[in-house]
Amino acid sequence: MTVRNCSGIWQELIDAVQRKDPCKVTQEDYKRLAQVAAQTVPCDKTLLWSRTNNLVHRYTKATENVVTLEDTFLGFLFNGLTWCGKTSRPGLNYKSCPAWDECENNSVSSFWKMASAAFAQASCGIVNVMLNGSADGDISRKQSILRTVEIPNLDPSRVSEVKVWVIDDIEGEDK
Ligand code: DVN
Repeated sequence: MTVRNCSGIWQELIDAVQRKDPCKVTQEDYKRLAQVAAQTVPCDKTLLWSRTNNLVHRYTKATENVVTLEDTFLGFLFNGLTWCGKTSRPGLNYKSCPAWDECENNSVSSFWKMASAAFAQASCGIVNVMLNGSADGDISRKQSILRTVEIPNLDPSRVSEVKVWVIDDIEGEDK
């Protein structure tokens, strides 16, 4: 078991966003937070996904032979949360924060881009990808984290194979 410094992690989060415009938080701002909450995922265990959020997490809960970013310590801590600072005062803004799509460098999306890039860079051996074969439209959004951050950050000298699982709804349409 790894012992974690929870107040240290909290402080790194605060330092990343406080007194900053919530639309001007960069991936770089979260570097220290990523370092204090880092966790190594063994080779062959990485599971990336797009448009299968609910399914992959039900799957990893049941099997434990693959790990998503949201199953790692850092991802688990922040999954489902929204946070930001404000320019006028230290600490967090508990009233409102920009939505994911409102601006590019918002405090939440920059965090996930940073965490996803680090997760992909650290992946080795077989990398699994779970996609949705029954979803309407593109199999993953053009701007998805999978396409724009994770795939480009895989290291070809450390990743031996990418295994893509295309999952269809039971009795649903196979698109
Ligand atoms: O491999 C995974 C995992 O490692 C993660 O960090 O990134 C990959 C999944 O992200 P993705 O490729 O962008 O996949 P999705 O299914 O298109 O988006 C997943 C979720 O990210 C969404 O459900 C959004 O979460 P939410 O708002 O429902 O809590 C969020 N998200 C990502 N980009 C978004 C967005 N929400 C709104 N607008 C966007 N542009």
